[in-house]
Amino acid sequence: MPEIETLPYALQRLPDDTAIARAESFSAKLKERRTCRFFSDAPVPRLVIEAAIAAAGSAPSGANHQPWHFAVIASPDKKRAIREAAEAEERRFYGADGADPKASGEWLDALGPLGTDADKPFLETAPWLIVVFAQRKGGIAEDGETQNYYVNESVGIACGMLLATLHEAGIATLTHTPSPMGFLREVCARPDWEKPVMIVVAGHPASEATVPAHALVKKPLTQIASWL
Ligand code: IYR
Repeated sequence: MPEIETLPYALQRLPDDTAIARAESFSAKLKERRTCRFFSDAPVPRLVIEAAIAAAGSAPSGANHQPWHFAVIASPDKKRAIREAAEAEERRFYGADGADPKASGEWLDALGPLGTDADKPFLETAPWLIVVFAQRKGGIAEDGETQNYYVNESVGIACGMLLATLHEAGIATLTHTPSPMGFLREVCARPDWEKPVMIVVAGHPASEATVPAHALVKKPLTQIASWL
């Protein structure tokens, strides 16, 4: 291997039974996470959001270029702007504007059991919106010139770590993806080489919050894994 500066790989080795217990307990905890569509306006400390973004920022990435940016919105004006633009797109998506829906019938049928519609009040109610941007270019210097690699994969992993950390802190989340979502670049004042990927809505669930029963149906391990 080429000569590079290295540091010791520091990871405490656990006995197998401890490893199994820890994996099972972490898995059970993560399996409790539910997407929330009914948020209260109860505050969440900024330090929770900072820690979750720091965790996301430690994700593995192509060439370690860390091709992500997290625009954190607490301003009521920005939240309103995002809600208005997102709902305008969603009305077109669902056909709630009186025109033919942009979504196919098959897509709308697939969403049926989730009970979603064009109204997104949570974009104003929840205390935090974290708008995740993927940097198509930028390298570590974020110069907008250098190529980045495996951007979608890297940002996807980072988002997973963000959601997991927020869940560990007892914070409810929703990954919201209005389509198209180019308006987020303007609202968040991000450069044109960045692509908005999703809005992570974070807060406490409303006292009357429910989840669709359909969301609890998860494929069993036997269906999602093969052992060769
Ligand atoms: N963005 C729309 C539609 C939507 C699409 C998928 I795929 C979902 O899993 C959920 C919703 C909305 O937020 O309603």
